[in-house]
Amino acid sequence: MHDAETSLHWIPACFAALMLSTSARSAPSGGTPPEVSAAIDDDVKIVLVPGAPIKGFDRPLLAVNANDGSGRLFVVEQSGRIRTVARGKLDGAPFFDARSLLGSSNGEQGLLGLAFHPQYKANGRFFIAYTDKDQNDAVAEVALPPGGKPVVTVLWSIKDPASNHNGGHLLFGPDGKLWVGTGDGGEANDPWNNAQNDASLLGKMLVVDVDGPRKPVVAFKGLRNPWRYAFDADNGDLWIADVGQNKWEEVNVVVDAVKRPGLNFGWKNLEGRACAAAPCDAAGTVVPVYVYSHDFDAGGGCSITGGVVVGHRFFFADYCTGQVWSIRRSGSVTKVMRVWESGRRVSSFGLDEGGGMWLVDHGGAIVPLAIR
Ligand SMILES: [Ca+2]
Repeated sequence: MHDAETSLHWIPACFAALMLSTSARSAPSGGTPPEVSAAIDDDVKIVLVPGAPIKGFDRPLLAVNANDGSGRLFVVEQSGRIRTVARGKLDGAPFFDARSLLGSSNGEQGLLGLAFHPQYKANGRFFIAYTDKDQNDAVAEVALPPGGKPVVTVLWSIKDPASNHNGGHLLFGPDGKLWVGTGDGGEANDPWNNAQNDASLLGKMLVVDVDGPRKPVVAFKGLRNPWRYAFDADNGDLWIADVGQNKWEEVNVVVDAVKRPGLNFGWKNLEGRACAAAPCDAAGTVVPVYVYSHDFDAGGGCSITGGVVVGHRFFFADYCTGQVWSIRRSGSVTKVMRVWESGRRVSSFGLDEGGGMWLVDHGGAIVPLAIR
């Protein structure tokens, strides 16, 4: 799966990893003043209080609801099945089985994303992201006719040169379109320069009209491996957690994102706010509002995991340390705080139909979280 350098002995089956050779670094030579400034400590304190976990999943990567009135939470297993939880109980029969579509589901590959059509209750349509038998990054639509068998239509499959950095988060935006984050293709330091290449669909945020041409259109570039992002439904802010290489993990916020096509998040030239590859001019790129390092002694981590927005707060975590933070925009500044030491291998967060927050533990559980 990963090239040898990406293996870290303290991260079992590290689908997140990223590490690699260090290179000389220096500060970016320039920069556009960010629309939203870097995070300062939050002055409104909260904590997360976990409830009883629900166990029995095979490497879960996501939990979402269908907004269909059923109260179900749909949990994506990396190995390819979608399981449902209702009234605190894991259902026996899977909701959908994508295993026949997948190649490997080891490392960072497998079933990665799920989003329900905004009118799912009426039309039975949902979308999945996965790595296929040729290692490509695929998105498929699934139609579930009442009482019938699911009909799978592959919408596209992006040729992917390496097993890591496969993006795969799917999310309907306030524009009613499907937002699809892709990884840079993989290996380390984006050797093909995909993220900055306008002709490549890798290292991008794609936007797709699933009720129209169903063709991906590039909205943003310069992403490395956006591992979960979320809209603030109230104001249209888009929060993106982008996994770093070997030094910096980053959080970005785009104010009213549907109106901001063409943004560049800087990878592979910038990792966080640091120079990663020449030219390192940050002019014209989105500067992260929050970064944390890979220095564990300084409270750092290894790989960022986003994220859901609750009460204007974007919650994110580190995969290796289990630390959970909240970050929020307050006018032109952002405010951050650490809210929980979960002790879990956090692969994602999710929201149930009632707006309740869940943490997804790659080790096999989902955990309900209350905000106090
Ligand atoms: Ca890849």
